[in-house]
Amino acid sequence: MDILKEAFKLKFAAKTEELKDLIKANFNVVIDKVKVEQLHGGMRGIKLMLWDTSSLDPVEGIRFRGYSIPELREKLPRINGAREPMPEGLFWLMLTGDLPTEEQVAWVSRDWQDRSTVNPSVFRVLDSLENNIHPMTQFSIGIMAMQSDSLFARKYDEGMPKSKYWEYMYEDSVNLIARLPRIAAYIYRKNFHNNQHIAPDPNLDWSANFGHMMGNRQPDFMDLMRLYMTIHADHEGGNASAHTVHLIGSTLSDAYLSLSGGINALAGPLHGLANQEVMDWIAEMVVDLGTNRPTREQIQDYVKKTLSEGKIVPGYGHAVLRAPDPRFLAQKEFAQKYCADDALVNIVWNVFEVVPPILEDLGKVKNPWPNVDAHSGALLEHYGINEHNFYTVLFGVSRAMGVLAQLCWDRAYGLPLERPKSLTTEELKEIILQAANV
Ligand code: CMX
Repeated sequence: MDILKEAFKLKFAAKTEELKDLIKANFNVVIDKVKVEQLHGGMRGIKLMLWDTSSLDPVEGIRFRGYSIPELREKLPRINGAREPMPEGLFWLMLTGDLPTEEQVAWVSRDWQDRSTVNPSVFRVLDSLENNIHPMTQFSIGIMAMQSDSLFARKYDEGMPKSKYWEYMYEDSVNLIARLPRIAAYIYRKNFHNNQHIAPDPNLDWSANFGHMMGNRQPDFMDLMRLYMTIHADHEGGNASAHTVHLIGSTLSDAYLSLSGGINALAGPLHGLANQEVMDWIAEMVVDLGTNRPTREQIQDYVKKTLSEGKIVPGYGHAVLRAPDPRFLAQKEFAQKYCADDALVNIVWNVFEVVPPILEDLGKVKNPWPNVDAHSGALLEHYGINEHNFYTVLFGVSRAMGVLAQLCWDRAYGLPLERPKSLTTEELKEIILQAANV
């Protein structure tokens, strides 16, 4: 029996009715009014979608089903000697709203192992790709190459009723999550380790096995992988990758098509690719300054030089957050424990001291603080993963958990096709004119 599927079914059966009644009784309640500034400014802050798996407070940061990152680090059960929270437990929490027991986490871990076999044809597709194709593009293609496994698409073709959507979305989502580390590690070893692939180890949990397939079995690195996979998993629904998955899914595209689209959104430098950009920027700074132990004054000058060239400082700023990102702080805490002397890690910490006042002085940056991407690369590099253009793939493997858990809820709730209204510039002018005449 699939105990997670059963737990999910029990939860959404009650919740779906509750939501239906809530909407029916309040369909006319106005939530928000849209300003012209928001229409033109990337729709910031407009409340227009349901997203249950996590919620983002500008100052406090992310909460997964109500739990902050420090709370997750304390409360999520661990197995296999883990010292950091396990993504298997986070997925249970995001899908059901309940903290799992240790037995339930162990069950998910085994279930993902059982589902992790990738069709050899997918590896043939990946083998056909030149190594100069960005790893994120290869990752997206790898996900698309698995799409023929979609049970949702097959069942839809066979005439599945609406009441069954949740079930096959769940099956596709869990199969995908189970297989993503294999695909990602395959891309990593193909591109950077001369096609020397490492077979999965069925005795390891999801994150540790991912690290092992990339080529590192150090216990501290396994814990970093567990932490990394946990903190990147979800950031409510409005961010570009999450919203893309939700939008594509609303057309009843399956989980593979939806996730691949989300991965393409994550591949942009203003979103997930920032973790690559941060490390490229630091590497250039080290070369430019001729030292890997630059002083804060040297870093200050380099930041000013970056800005004077009309570039952004990667890893800083956020569309919602207005304080240091707790995902950054969790990684800093990890680094303080395991690699406090690492030169790159120290650069990251000094950049954290130097950048916020400089960005604040610009007078236009709404959030001068670091986001998740400011720290992750330095930790990976410490453990020998020094191929910067692979970092966003790791982000993508983790992000799949949140967006797919929510996609299961989208289909369980029976959410409709997403189709907001756009305006032409002429129509906008007309609305503004009318408002001025009132
Ligand atoms: N360096 C320099 N300028 C920055 C900046 C930064 N880190 N962050 C914001 N600004 C600038 C913006 O470019 C904008 O300038 P213009 O008015 O000249 O166009 C101005 O400050 C106002 O922007 P904002 O309202 O503060 O920020 P936005 O909500 O528009 O954008 C973000 C948010 C993340 C795209 C932006 O802060 C940025 O580009 N940061 C660097 C890239 C990055 O780290 N992205 C990762 C985000 C986390 C993730 O998704 O993974």
